[in-house]
Amino acid sequence: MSMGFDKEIFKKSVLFNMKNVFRKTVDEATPEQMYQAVAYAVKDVIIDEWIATHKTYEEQDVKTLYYLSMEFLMGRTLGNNIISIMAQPEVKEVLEELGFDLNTIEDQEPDPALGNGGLGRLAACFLDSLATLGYPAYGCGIRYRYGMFKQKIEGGYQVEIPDDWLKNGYPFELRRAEYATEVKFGGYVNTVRENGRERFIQEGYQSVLAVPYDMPIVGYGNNVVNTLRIWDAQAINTFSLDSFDRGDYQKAVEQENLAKTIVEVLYPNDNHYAGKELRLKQQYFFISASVQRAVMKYMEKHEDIHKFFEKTVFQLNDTHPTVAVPELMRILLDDYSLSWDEAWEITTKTCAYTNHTIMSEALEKWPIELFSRLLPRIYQIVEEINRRFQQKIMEMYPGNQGKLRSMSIIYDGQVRMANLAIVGGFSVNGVARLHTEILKNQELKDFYQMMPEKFNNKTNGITQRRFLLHGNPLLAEWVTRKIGDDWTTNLPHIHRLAIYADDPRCRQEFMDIKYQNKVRLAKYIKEHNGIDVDPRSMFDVQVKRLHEYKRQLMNILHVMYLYNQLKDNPNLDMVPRTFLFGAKAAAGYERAKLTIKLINAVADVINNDRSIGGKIKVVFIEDYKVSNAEIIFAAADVSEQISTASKEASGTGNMKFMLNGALTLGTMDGANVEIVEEVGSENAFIFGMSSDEVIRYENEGGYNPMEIFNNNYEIRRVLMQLINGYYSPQNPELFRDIYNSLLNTQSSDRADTYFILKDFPSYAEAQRRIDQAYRDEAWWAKAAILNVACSGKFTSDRTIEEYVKDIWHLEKVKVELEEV
Ligand code: OAK
Repeated sequence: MSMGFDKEIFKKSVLFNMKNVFRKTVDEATPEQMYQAVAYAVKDVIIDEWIATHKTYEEQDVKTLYYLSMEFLMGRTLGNNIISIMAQPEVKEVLEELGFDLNTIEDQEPDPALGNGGLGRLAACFLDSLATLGYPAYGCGIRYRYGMFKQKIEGGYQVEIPDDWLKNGYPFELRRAEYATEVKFGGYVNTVRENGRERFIQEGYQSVLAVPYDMPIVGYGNNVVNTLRIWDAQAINTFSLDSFDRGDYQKAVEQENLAKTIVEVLYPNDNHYAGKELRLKQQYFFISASVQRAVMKYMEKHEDIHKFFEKTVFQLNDTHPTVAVPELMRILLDDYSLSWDEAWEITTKTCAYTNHTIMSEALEKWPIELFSRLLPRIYQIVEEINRRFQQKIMEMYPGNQGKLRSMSIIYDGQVRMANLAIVGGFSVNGVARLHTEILKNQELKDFYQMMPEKFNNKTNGITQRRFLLHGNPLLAEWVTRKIGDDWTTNLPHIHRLAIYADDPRCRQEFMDIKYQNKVRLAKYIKEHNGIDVDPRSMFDVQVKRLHEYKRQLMNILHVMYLYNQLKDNPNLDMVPRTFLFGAKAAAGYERAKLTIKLINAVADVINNDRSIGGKIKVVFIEDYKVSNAEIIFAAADVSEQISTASKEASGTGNMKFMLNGALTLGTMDGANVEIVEEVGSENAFIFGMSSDEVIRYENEGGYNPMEIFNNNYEIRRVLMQLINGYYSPQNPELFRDIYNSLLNTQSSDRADTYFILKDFPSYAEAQRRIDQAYRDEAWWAKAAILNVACSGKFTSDRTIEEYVKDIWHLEKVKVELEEV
C-alpha cells in the first residue's frame, strides 16, 4: 500500500474532475468519462513526483540517457500507473464505492500503439525499468496522429482501420509549448567566409515547428517519474495576408501541409524498410528536435560543450534515429563553431547503436538524391564522415576494395544508415547472444574486425510489472503468497518457486490458475470474435507480427496435416487442442495477408467439422495488441517460437510466455537459446535446423524443397490442398502464391526461403512430444512452474543494468518527496 495515498482525497479528485471536465455527476457518467476522470485523478497524484524527480535530476546534475526511437509501443497506461503508485486496492475500492469496476474502467483506455512490434515494445519495457531502477532518462519519439492500425477480419481477410487514439484526448500527456523547436528541410547550403573560417548556412528551406508532448513514466513504488517526450509538428507561419502579399502564399501552404503530414501516421512495417521520403522526414524531424533540446538543456547548466558526452548519451534504437550522428555534428560545427575533430570526438562519445534485425530487407539505404535534397547540410556532413572513414579503411587495409565496398557509408548511390551508426558511435550491440555472434561473424564481420571494442551483447528483457503483476493477477498473487513480493523488482528471486514444482498441491494450484486464465481468454474471444473455445483444451499460441521468417505458415500447415490424420482416423488419440493465432500483417505485404486468409479458411473448415469431435479448434484473434496480449500470455500452455534459426534477433514474446508458465516450442533462435539454457532442454520442445546449418545452406546452396515434396506423402497432401480448393472451394487458385513460394524459385529468392518444408518433419515430431507430455498433468505442471521459476534472467531490469554498466554509465537517483 502506498504511504502517501489518501483514498478520500482521491475520491474527491475523481468527483471534481467529473464535474469540471464533463459537467456531470458520477451516476450520469459513462464508463469512458469515468476512465478520464480517474486518469486525471491519478495524474494529479503523479505530478508531484514528476516535479520532484526533475528537480532532483537538476540538483544532482545527473548524466541523462536519451533513448531515441521511432516507436514506443506503450499499451495502456492507467492500470500500470495505479500499480506503480501502489494504490491498486484503494483505487479499486473507491471505484466500487462509486459503482464502477476497475477492469471495466481500464478497458476504456485506447492502447497508445505508437509502435509495430518487438522493437517498439522493447522501448516501452526499457522506459519502465529505467524509471523503476531510478535512472535519469528520456524516451524521445513521435506523437503520431494515427498509431498502428486496428485490425478487423472480414470474410477471413485483414482489414485495416485507422487508429484514432487521440480522438477523446489523452489524459496523461502534457503539451510543452515552451520547448517548441524549429526543424528545417530542403533548400540549399550557402558557404560564407567569416573571420577566416567557412560558415555553412542553410537557405531557401521549409521548416516546421516541433512541439513536445510529455508523458509520465512512473517507476514502481519509488517516487521516480521519468518522461516520454513525443513530438508533434505545427506549421511555423500560419496564413497571413502579409505572406500572401509577398507572394509567399505557396510556401505557407506547403509548410502547413508538411507539418500535417509529417506526424500523420506510423509506418506499419516490421523488420522491413520501405524507403519512403516521408519516413526520412519523420526521422529527421524528431531527431533534430530531440538533439537540439538535449544540447540546449545541457548548455543551460554547463559552460563547456566539449564535455557534453559526460552528461548525455544517445541510444539509437536501430538505424531509424541515425541522423542523430550528423545532426549533432551540425550543431557542434555550425552553431558552436567547433573544429571537425572536436565535434567528432564529442559525437562519437555520445552515440551508441542497437541492431534489432539481420533481415536484409530491413536495412535502411537512402538514395543520395533524396537524402541530399531533403537534408542538404546533413548530407555534406555525412559525405565528410564517409571521406575520412574511407581514408581510415585504406590506411588499415591498403588496396582492399572489398573492405571499402562493405564498410563505406555512401556507396552505389546510397547512404547506408547502419554503417553510419557504427562509425558514428562508440557501441554496437545485438539483442541476444546468438544474434550478436551472427553480427560479429557474418553481417558486420568487417566492422567487427576493424573495431572489435565497439561490439557487445545485451540480451533483451521484458517488464514483469506489466506482464505478470498487471497481466496475470491470479498468478502474481500466487507467486507472492509462496515467496514474497520482491520478484516485482528483483525477478531472479522468482527462482525460489522451484522448490514448489515438486509439490503436488502447488502443481494443482498452478494448473487451476492456468485454467481460470484460459476461461478469461475464452470469454474475451467469445465477446470479441464470437467463437467458442473450450478452456479444457490445450492452448497452443502463436502471437507476433506476421512475417514469413516467423513461419506462421509452418504452424497452419501442421494444423492441416493434423486434420488430415483426424479425417483418416476420427478415433485418433490426441489431446484436444486450440491453436490460437494473433498477428497483424503490414498493409502492403500481400503474402502475409494471404497467410491470414489461409489461417481463417482452415479455421472455417475445421471448426465446423463435427466429425472430429472438437479435437482441434483454430482461432485467429483479431487485433492483437498489448492489452489483449496480457490476457493471452496468461492463458497459454504452449508458446510457439518457430522462426527459421538465425532470423529472429531475440524475440521478447518468448519471454512473456515463459514468465506466465507456458512451455516453449521453438527453434534454437534468438533468445530461445538462452531460455532453454535457463530452464533446461527437458522443459522445452526444441526442433529444427540450427542457425549454422541454415547459414551454410544459404551460403552454399544445396537445399531443394521439391525433393521433400516428392518423397513425403503427408507434406505433399497438405501442399496439394493449397491448390485443389480444399480450403477454398469457390476459388481453388486462392492460395497458389503460397504453394509457389514453397516449391518454385521466386524472382531473386530460393524456393522455400525460410526452410519450412525442411523443418516440418522435426516440427511435427516435436508437436507429437507435446501431445504426449500434456497427458501427464503432474509433469506438465512441474515444467510450467519451472519455466516461471527460471525466467529471472529475462527481466528488462537486468538488461537495463547491463546497458548502464557497459554503455551508458548512469548514476542511480533517489527521489524524496517533500511533505506537504
Ligand atoms: C522493426 C523494424 C526494423 C528493424 C527491426 C524491427 C524489430 O522490431 N525487430 C525486433 O526487435 C525485437 C527487440 O529487439 C527483437 O526481439 C525481435 O527479434 C526483432 O525482430
